[in-house]
Amino acid sequence: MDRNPQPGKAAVQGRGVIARYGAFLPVTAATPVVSLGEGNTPLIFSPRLSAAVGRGCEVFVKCEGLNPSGSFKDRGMTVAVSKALARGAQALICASTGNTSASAAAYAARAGMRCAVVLPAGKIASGKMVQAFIYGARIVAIDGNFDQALEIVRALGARDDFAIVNSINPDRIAGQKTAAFEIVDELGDAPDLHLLPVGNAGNITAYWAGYQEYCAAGKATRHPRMIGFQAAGAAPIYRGEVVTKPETVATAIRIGNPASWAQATRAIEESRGLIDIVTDEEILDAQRWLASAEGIFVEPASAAPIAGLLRAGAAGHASCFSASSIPDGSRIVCTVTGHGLKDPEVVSAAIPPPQPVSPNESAVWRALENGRS
Ligand code: AN7
Repeated sequence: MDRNPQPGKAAVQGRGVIARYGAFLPVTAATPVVSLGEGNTPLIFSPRLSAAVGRGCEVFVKCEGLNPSGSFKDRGMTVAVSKALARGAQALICASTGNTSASAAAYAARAGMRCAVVLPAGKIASGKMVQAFIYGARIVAIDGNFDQALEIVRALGARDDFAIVNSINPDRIAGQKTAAFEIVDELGDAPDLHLLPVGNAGNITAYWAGYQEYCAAGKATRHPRMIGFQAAGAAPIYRGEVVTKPETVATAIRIGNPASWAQATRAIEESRGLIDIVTDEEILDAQRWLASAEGIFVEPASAAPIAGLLRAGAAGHASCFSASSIPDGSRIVCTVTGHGLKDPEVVSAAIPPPQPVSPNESAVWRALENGRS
């Protein structure tokens, strides 16, 4: 385990967000750093997405699925778990739609701590379930949704020596700010628009805090408008009311009563941004489009901002986030939050059943020719 040294820039890239951005985080030189090398994720220029938006806009995709446990949660988890360890906590606990539990379980393993995860039964993508299991977490499934799981975790956290590592823990939000820092460091300034999916609304809160802090520190001259996307069947912030039975194919954002609702509203207002919705069909279409057109495979929740951007790029659609929200020549960053392999089922269902041919060159050639027609 690291003692959080402060070496030169080259030495800290790839060694985790505390090593790189410790000066902006609630840690000291004495904090025991629990890291799996999170952060420093690719910010990929996307020519076809840029063309789909048109009018000289440039679109970049921040690929958070390339974090150690496959989602953006690792940025906050390194800070939350390091600080829990410093306080002497023996065990972590979280409610989750899947990614928080995968990340918490991984960092608990790294720290030598126990981890309990409370999950909505039957609504966790298989890859995320596999992660919680293999990292050694204690898994409890409830006959209820994420919002109910979080209520239970809040109560259990008050009772025992559990450290809650949901985004109601401010150390999580602090760590997740580092994604905004990386974007500014790489682009030279903040983008014009920042699009991302919204579930419990911790991440939009974190990015907004990160952009503001970087402005205050003189590292950026401006901030982006924050544009959040919820799934149409789980859109409490967009609709302005709690959704008691949230439903969406994007199980990561199947949340009806976001913990950081007020902070997200503030981020949207202060940045002159907005919140919009996308349908499950738009999400799945965008997921497939991003994979086949740009080579970037993300989980359904992560495709929500891509869906919103593609719809805005296609002229004439009357929606909240539309072409008129995007000035000519805008620089746009979309955060894609989780890796596509987290949720293979959602894609497997669309794969045609295999029809094997004879194992020889001409049969395979014929099959390829047929496929082409
Ligand atoms: C891939 O894992 O809430 O708005 O319990 O996994 O910060 O909640 C996951 C959320 C977007 C939404 N994309 O972020 C959990 C959990 C992916 C996610 C979100 C989640 P927030």
